[in-house]
Amino acid sequence: MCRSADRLTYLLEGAWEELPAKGKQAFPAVGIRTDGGHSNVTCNGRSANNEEDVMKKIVAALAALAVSATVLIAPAQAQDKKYTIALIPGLTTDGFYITMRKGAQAAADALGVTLVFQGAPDFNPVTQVPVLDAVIAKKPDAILIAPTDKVQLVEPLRKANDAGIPVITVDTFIGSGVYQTGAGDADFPLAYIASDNVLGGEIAARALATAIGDKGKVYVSNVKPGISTTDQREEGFKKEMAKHTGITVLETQFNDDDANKAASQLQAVFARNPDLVGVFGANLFSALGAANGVKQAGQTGTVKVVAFDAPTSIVDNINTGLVDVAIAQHPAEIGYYGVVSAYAHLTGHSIPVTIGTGFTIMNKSNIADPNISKYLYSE
Ligand code: T6T
Repeated sequence: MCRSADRLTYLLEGAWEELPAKGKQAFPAVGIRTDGGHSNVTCNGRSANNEEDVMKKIVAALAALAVSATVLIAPAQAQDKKYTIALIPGLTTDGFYITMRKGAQAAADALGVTLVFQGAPDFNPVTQVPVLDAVIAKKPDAILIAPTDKVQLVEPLRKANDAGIPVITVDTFIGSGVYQTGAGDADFPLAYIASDNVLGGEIAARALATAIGDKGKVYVSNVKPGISTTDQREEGFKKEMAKHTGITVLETQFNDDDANKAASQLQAVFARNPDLVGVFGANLFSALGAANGVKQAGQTGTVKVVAFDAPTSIVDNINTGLVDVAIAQHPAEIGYYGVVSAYAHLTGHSIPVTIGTGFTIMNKSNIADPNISKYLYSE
C-alpha cells in the first residue's frame, strides 16, 4: 500500500483498503470493467491498462484531483474546521444510493467531515425539492445531490448556489451536465461525478444483441423522461442498436421507478408482441420489474433481460438464467469522490469539473468471483 503524507492524496491512493470493514466493503477499488477484464487506477502512477476512452477520462480526472489535493495538507490542518456536507440522493430506499452513502461516509470519516444524508422516499422532483429546501435552510458547507430532473431542479438548486452553498451533482446532472463554462443557466454546479451513462447504454445494447443472436424485437424499460442518467442510457442503447439491422427496438415503456408497473408493462408488450426476445431494464427497478414480468409470463431464458444496476437479488436472477447480464455501477466511488471533491473545494483548491466512475459487468460466468460480487450494492 503506498502512502502519501497528506490525507486527501492518501484517500485518492486507495486508502479504502485500510478503512474499517464497513467502509471497505462499501468502497471497492477504483476501477472499471467493461468486458469482465480488470483495470485499476494504480497507486503510484495513477495509470490504467484499459484502452477505453472513458478510463482515460477517469485517470485524467483523478490525476487532476490528486494534484489539487497534494497542496491541501497545510490549509486543511491549519483550519481544523469541521465541515458539514449534505448528500441528497435520488431516493433513500434504493440500494444504489445506500451504497453511495457508504462511500461518502467512508470519505467523511477519513476527512473528519460530518455527512448528512437526507432524501425523499421516491424518485420525484415534487418530493425532492422540499428536502433540498430544508437542507439549504440548515446551511451545510456543501451539497452533493442526485437531481431527479434535469430541468425541474435547476431553480431550486440555484437557491443553494445563491446562498453561497457549493453544489456538486452526483449520479445525475442538471441542464446539459456541462458545468462551469459560463454558458447556459444551469452550469453553476462545481462538478459532476457519475458513471458514463451513454457508454453504459451502449454496453447494454451489445450484451442484449449478443444474447438474442443479433435479431428480433426488444424494448427499453425506463423510468421517466427528464432524468439525465436513464435518458442517456436509452440514448446509448438506441445508438448502438441502430448498428444492428436485424434488431427492432419497440417503443420505450416508462414505469415511474415502479417495479410492479415495469412487470405489468413487460407482460403487456409480450401480449402485443409474442415474438419479443429481449428487454433492457435501464435502472434497478426497471430491470427488477422487467425480469419479474418475464418470469410471470413464463418466458425465463426466452425473453432475454439485460439489467442496469446490481442489487443483491441480481445474483439469483443471473444464476437462474432470468437475467443474462447486469451492469453494476460503482456508487460507493461516486459518493466517496463527491465528499473528497467538496472537501478539496472547501479547503481552497480547484477540483475537476467531471469525474467518471466505472462499471462492472456481471454474468453467470463471473458472478461467483468475489472480485466481481464485491460490486453488488448494499441494502
Ligand atoms: O440507476 C440508478 C441511478 O443511476 C439512476 O439515476 C436512478 O436509478 C438508480 O438509482 C437505480 O434505481
